[in-house]
Amino acid sequence: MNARRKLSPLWVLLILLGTGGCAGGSGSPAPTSAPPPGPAYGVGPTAATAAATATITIKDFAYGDPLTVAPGAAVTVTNMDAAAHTVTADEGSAFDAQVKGGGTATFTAPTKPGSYAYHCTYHPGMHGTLVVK
Ligand SMILES: [Cu+2]
Repeated sequence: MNARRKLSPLWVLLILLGTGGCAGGSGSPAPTSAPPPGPAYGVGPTAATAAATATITIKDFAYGDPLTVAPGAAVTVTNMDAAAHTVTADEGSAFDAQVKGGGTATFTAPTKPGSYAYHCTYHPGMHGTLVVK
C-alpha cells in the first residue's frame, strides 16, 4: 500500500534507458524521449540499428569490399583519389553520390533490403556492392 515503493522499478527502467544506447557518443544530449524523425516506426528495439553510419572508401579507383548497412542508413563516401568518382546504383535511382577528389559525400542507403551493385559514371571499370539488410 505504500505508493513510494512502486516508484523504484520505474527508476531502474529510466536509468537503463538513459545509459543503454550511448556507446557511440556522437554528442546527443538525450533529452526526454523524442522519437527520431526518420522512420515512421519509431518504437521498438530494432529502430536503433537503422541510424548507423557506414563508410565507403575509394582508393586507387576501387571501392573496396562490399559494404553492409542497415536500411536507410547514412553512407559516407570518402574519396582518397585525386580524380572525382561517383557511387551510382546500377539499377534505377536507388542512390547516386558524386565525390570530388579528396572529398567526401553522403547518401542515404535504400530502405528495401537487398544487394545493390553500383559503379562510377566516370570510370566504367569501377564496380562495388552495397548490401542492405
Ligand atoms: Cu570514378
